[in-house]
Amino acid sequence: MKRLAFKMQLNEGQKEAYKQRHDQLWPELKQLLKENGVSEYSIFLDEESNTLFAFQKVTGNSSSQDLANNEIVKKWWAFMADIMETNPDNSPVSIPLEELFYME
Ligand code: RM4
Repeated sequence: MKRLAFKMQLNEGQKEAYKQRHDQLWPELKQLLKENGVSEYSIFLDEESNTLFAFQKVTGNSSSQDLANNEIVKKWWAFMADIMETNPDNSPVSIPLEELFYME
């Protein structure tokens, strides 16, 4: 089990929309993430910078952000693209973060 963190960028004024969409996360996406070894997935917002800080545990080497070829993920990313900073393929710009401290 690995702990991974990355940041993404939310567009200004989109906190409520982002929260609402994630409160209603598609069951098929949740299932897919779990099937791919993702658990304990949290996303926090820094309201000063609109930076989204994501944390997740993964069983393999890949994270939620490595499922770009999956149709459900493609649809989700297209759905989210109007409120996040994205790449040309609609994937959110995701910047990996290095863990400098951990306490169990
Ligand atoms: C995020 C973004 C991520 C996805 C989560 C569920 O806003 O689209 O890629 O893993 O939602």
